[in-house]
Amino acid sequence: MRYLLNVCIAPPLLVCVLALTLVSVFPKVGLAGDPATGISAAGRGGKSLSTLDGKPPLVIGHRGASGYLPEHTLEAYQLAIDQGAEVIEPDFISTRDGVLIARHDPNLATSTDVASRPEFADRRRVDWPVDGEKQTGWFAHDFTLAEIKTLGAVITDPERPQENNGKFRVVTMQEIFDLAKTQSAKLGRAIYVYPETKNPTYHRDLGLPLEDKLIAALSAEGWNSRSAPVFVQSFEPSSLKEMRRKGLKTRMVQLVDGDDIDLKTGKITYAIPFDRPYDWCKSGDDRLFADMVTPSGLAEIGTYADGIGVWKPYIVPLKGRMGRAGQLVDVNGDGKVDLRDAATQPPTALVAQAHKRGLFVHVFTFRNEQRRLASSYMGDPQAEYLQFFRLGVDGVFTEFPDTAVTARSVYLREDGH
Ligand SMILES: [Ca+2]
Repeated sequence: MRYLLNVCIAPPLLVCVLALTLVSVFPKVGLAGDPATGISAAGRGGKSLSTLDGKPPLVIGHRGASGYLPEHTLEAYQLAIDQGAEVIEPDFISTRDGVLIARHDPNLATSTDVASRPEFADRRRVDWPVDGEKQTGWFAHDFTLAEIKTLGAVITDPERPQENNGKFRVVTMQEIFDLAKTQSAKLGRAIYVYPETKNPTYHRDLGLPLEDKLIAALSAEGWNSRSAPVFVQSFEPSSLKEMRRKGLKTRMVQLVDGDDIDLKTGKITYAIPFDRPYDWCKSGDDRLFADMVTPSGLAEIGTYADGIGVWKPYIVPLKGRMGRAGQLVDVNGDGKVDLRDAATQPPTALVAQAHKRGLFVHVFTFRNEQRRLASSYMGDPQAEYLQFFRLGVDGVFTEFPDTAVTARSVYLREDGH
């Protein structure tokens, strides 16, 4: 990227020749900076960044600005955009009449006010299996879109602001795509969408497959290309592979999950349904999500996807402090042992290993709350972002995009970026 700055002082003709040469040699480097962030790839000081493409890491509004407003609503996505996110991130499930809507779970019990609606009391299912886990609640595939549109969205975290519960509607894929296009035109910067096929095998088993509808909608928007402002994601490899096979050309992202962290060992733990993707579970493939981030796992992902979306401890492991009797210590003395008592461990080599194979790395999920932060960050969410930005991650899924944008500004000012 330093080359581009040198070009600026060359004679005009040479500028053109060199610029054309450099664009062909470095096709991912934009002369006018990153269209998403509007920030120069080289930064003010001319140093390249350690992301895969040398551009600033993306701020991805996870379910919108869901730390502030009920998730997956137009209002939450709009707030993410207003706060400076380049990307809005919807999860897609299906209604009974086959319309893709944005919800994190087919079960609407916690993300809507359906439980308070007597007219839908008889739709409640008990011990209904979702990806091998029994759930009780109201499921989107038992409702038409018209019925779901009568529900109010609810913030899913009981410790977050509740005052907007019930005010906003569940939204369709099309409404989200329309918002991204309208806002892109209004703001003069690309608003990316990052759709996820959610529980894709489960939906296929219900006769409500998601993939064809997503491909058709992206194609209708003129977004079925590698350069489109789109990242398509899934936890299930077979969903991504199917979409590739059916002609989807956008960038695709393999998500890598885990269940919890064993604070005694600092290791990620695996339990249903967060042990392996459900398509592996159903087909008898006994590998775990952990196997996706081995060299052979990354090589396999590279055959059908362009990047990985990984849980934070795959990059920065966390571990509690052990007492003399072999017990975990309540470091902050609040009477319980949790994340706030854990310290960051030396980072893994995953970012470098993925980059070596040409895969970008997006990381989930960043949140402001003290209860979500390891002790090493001293209660400062920006410190967590900064650690990951310095490790070269290509994007962060955040529920507080304003904090991520501020932290990124700090990062870009470091060392002349
Ligand atoms: Ca504690």
